[in-house]
Amino acid sequence: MIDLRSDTVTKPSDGMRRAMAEAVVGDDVYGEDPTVNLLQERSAETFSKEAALFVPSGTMGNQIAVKVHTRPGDEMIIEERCHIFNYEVGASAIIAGVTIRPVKSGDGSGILTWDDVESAISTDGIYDHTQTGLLCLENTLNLAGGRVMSAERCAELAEKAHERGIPVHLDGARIFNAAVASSTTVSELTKNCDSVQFCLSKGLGAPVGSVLVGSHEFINESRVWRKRLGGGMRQAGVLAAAGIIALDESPKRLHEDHTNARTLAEGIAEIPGIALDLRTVETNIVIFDVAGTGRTSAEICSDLKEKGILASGFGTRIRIVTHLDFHADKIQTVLDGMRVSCAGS
Ligand code: TLP
Repeated sequence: MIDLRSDTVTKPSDGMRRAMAEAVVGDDVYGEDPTVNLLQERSAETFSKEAALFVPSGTMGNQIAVKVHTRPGDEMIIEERCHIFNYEVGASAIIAGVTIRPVKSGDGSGILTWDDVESAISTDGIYDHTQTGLLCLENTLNLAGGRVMSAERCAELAEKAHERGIPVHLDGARIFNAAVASSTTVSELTKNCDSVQFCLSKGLGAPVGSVLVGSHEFINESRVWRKRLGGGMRQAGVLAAAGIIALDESPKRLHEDHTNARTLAEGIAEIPGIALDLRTVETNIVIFDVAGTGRTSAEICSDLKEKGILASGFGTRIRIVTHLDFHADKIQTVLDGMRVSCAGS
């Protein structure tokens, strides 16, 4: 199978498996796993933040951040396509007790401006409004086709949010893709953010895990919430060992995924009935609309599957994601399969 459903599908490399087998471990709930501690130190250093915490998933990292930054009854501002709002099964309402104010970006790109955010802020009401307690950003923005928010835009939004007393959390599940695409560092891209969650198990290719970075105070509190949520993992160094390799080695090859995504996108855009805005393809995600083919995304994905190609369909759209285990020599097979499946023959 050529699996393009997500970059979460990669299998750990031989090097990762060896490092996992040989990892020096301890009980991480006591803070005594040297490999977890090393991953956390490296992560904090890479993002120029004070501290870091290894968590089982991106969802847990995001939800801990939402909980620690807010009080029950607060409102959180978020771009309407963000993962925290759409794909975390209502967790913020249950865990943090916050309501969500989804915001559309004025230009439709998904990349918010301060005007978009400011018009959604509510800080002065007691009786009619909820209090804005948090601004959540996402970079790259998955549902917008992996688009990148520039370091300047992110720093500006965070600085202005801070002036209004609002903390900022960044869901950086694919922040290394953003850094590679914009030729900058993850530390620059997340400069003024109070916390960042990044995934080891997406483009970076580790089998499990995410890391939350922020101030000492934020991470200390996050550790308590990780335990409450059942995320205290004992000899987690076997997982962190793969994470360290992912962090050290994978960012330098992400440009290959971006090139493959672009080549796929250019080919798919030529298929009759497909609507694909090539400007949205900045990293490893390609999203396109199939309504014009006269076939549903489910029909197309099912035909593709019969040809050994897996893609995700939702509504009238299909998403494909390139990754470590997808190689350029398969591009033609995917494009041929896509052409036939979209034509329904
Ligand atoms: N995204 C998955 C699906 O849940 C949609 C994917 O295949 O893309 N933030 C962002 C931006 C994400 O894309 C994801 C996962 C997460 C957070 C959650 O990470 P996990 O799956 O580790 O909880």
